[in-house]
Amino acid sequence: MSVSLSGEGQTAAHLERHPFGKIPAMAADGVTLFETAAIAELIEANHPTPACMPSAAIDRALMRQWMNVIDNYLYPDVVGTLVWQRVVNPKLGEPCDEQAVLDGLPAVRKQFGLLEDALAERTWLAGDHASLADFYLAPIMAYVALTPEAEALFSAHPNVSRWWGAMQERDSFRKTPFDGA
Ligand SMILES: N[C@@H](CCC(=O)N[C@@H](CS)C(=O)NCC(=O)O)C(=O)O
Repeated sequence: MSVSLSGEGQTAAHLERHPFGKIPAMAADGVTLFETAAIAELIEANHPTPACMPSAAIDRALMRQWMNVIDNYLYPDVVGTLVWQRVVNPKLGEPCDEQAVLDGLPAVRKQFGLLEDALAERTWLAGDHASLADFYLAPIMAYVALTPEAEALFSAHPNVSRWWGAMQERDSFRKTPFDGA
């Protein structure tokens, strides 16, 4: 189901599916489910191969840590400022607030710095394989990549850049429709 950013999420029909009017939401086995983590865990349980959750407890904890970081800190810092101004506003026909971009950049750089450190000695955020944590980050990065600030961010953070390259090489990533352009 697709809900645009133009207020469709606040319709009565969608509020039935998602009480906060956000995406994603889905119906499964007669239950309405919202929140990406919950939906991803259900899909993973129903389609366990290839595994998108590490089996080692420490890697699974790291995966959860990064999913929470992305939800609670990275998403607001990166999407709420840079992506919103540079990508979402133009789509809505609104001007980009250049000052908001400038004001938001220190927080964006902080988030990239955290990822840079986390990816210093590993290809993926948790364990030896890409996990839900990486798949959480991928669409955010796809939007960041559309901004004029992306080039400087990637060159200042080579580990993040390498991670982004590896993500883009994945078959599943290539096959995922993206309407950002
Ligand atoms: N924590 C929620 C975040 C949901 C969320 O903010 N979704 C955004 C899209 S990524 C949305 O629906 N934005 C539209 C809006 O706020 O109107 C989750 O992971 O499902």
